[in-house]
Amino acid sequence: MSAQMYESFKVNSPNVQYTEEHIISNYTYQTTKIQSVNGELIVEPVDQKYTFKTERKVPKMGVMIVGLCGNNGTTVVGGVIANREGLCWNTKQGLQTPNYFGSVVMSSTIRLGMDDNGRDAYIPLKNLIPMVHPNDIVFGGWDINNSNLAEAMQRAQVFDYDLQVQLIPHMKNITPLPSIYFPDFIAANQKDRANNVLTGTKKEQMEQIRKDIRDFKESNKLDKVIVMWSANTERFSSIVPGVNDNIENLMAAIERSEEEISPSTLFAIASILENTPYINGSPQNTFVPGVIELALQRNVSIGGDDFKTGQTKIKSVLTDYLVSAGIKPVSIVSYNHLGNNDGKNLSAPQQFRSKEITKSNVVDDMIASNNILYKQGEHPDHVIVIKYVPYVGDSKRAMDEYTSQIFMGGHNTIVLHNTCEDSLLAAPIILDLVILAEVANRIQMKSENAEAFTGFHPVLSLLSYLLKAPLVPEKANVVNALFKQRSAIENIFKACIGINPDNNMLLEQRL
Ligand code: NAI
Ligand code: DG6
Repeated sequence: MSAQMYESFKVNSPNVQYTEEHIISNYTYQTTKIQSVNGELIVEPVDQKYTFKTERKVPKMGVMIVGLCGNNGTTVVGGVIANREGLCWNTKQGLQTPNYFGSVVMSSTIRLGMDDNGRDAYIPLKNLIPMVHPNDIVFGGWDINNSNLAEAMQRAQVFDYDLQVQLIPHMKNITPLPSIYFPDFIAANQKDRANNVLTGTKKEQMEQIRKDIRDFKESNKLDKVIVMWSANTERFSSIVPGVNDNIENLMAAIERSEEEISPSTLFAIASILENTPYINGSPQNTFVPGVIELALQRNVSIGGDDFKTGQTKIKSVLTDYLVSAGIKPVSIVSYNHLGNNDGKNLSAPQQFRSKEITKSNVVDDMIASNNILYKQGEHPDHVIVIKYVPYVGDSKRAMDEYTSQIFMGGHNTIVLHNTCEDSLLAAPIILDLVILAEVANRIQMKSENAEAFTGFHPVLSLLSYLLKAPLVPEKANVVNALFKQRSAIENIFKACIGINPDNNMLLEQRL
């Protein structure tokens, strides 16, 4: 056997200390500095000493979902209940047990090294450092539709019938809080759903959301809350000088109930003001400059944009493979059709445009990395099509064609057809986002010359693996390539316990 699974481990190193409250690790971060001196490239290996300090106590965490009664909201809550309660259900293939497949935290493993027998030793990613277990998360949230979660879960038509029946008693008493609804931001075809909405000025509505967060935290005796937007895709907001271009203007614009302030922007501001991390699972530009400034000023984590589930995830693997293999993708064409409410909302041009934007930028870093294949500014043709086909419901179809130039003017065309319940892909990603955002808030670091420990930058780029258009700190590079994104998570967590990144050199077995 070439691999062995382990559940737990103890780090034996003079550089790592487990105290009652923290894991403290002294770590050497190895990078390479590049400088151009008189036209010559000087490459210098650099060792930088860091101390990582990770709080060991896992908090009692609540997650408030905006769009709780949607397909994603009901699937994530129902999925967690099924896991927590151990609900098993009959399908035509037999009895199905609940699981967390599709969650990188819960269902993926990482290689620690090689054991005495020359086998690769793997442990679950979730056991690397202390993390919240999804079964322990308390869920709540808002929806513009007043269905209770049992009705909403049945309407979504995602779970098998037998599981739906078992979930009803657990979900029927969960109801959404009234939400902010400005019809101009989502498709007109959503109007019939809006029967659970707040009224009043924009400021009053935002203050109500702040109160909801405080009440939820208090009534459930929670240590931490995270707010997650999984509501309909909004149109992009225009960035208007004097309205949303900085904090002062944005706050003043809310007081005036300025048109261009979207519901999602109000949710983000309310969360930040309540010291509550906010994650945007949809494509729209919730994080207008004033919101980002506010997050920086208050040091509250924000993450976005748009869950990366199926087609885009494959794109960020396949393009990376092609370009790093010296093959030149010249045309990427991606079709989707789906029949759920998300598809209905996206059938409106402005909402489709938001999704088109986040789906389009996902290959840029890979293309820019290879100037043997691509001249400066050259880019493959990249087309995104989404159509609403009610009959297929949540079972999204994604068809992709990649045409590449290969050796000596040849062409290679790869065609993919992917059929999958969209919400069963998204729900575990929602869990990963909140679990990773929470743990990131318990990690602090300090370089050897720094006076004090600091946490991650409030723009939490560590979440990039799960998002189509990763929001990164100003001046930071956007990374879209999936395995680079995953390595960042794995290696930062390894640094927290003082172990080296997996370099795949395998010298032990090559000499
Ligand atoms: P859905 O349409 O089933 O659910 C959205 C829910 O949000 C609805 O219940 C609606 O009533 C509610 N809503 C709309 N505006 C609201 C507001 N202002 N406040 C509170 N609730 C509001 O959509 P689904 O499938 O759950 O997707 C949710 C979002 O996630 C969409 O924006 C979608 O584009 C995005 N997404 C979904 C992915 C997937 O694989 N399912 C992947 C990537 C992104
Ligand atoms: C149609 O594209 C519906 C969308 O909400 C997508 O399902 C969602 O954005 C997931 O996209 P992808 O590219 O990650 O599969």
